[in-house]
Amino acid sequence: MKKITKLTKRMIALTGTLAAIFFAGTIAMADDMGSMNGMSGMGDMSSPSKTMSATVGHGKGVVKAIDHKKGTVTLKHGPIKAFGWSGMTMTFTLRHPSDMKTLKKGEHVDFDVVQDGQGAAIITKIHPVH
Ligand SMILES: [Cu+2]
Repeated sequence: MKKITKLTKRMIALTGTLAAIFFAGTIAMADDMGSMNGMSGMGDMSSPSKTMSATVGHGKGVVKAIDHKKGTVTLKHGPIKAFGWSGMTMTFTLRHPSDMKTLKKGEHVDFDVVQDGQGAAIITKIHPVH
């Protein structure tokens, strides 16, 4: 599940696009996207909803590790209220792998995170705080 396949990347990109469309309120979610809507992972998102969850969590943390090959960053983060998550150390996928360039181990960061519905937490924005 940790392995990011080409398909997963495409689905993540598509999820972002659909979320944007959802916010714009221009069209309804396509029925054939139903299989991507189930939320899983750390949150208590019990009932899979027909609409895409576009909830964005905001967190603060410290960079523990950076994996340039996988495009992931491991953070010791504080609570993320939007998802009901308490503080922990975990690994996130970066939506924009170029964000890794600005990160250093031990650095304090602010970040925005979304869930992809397949158990992965995707950081959409991250920047150092001083
Ligand atoms: Cu966590």
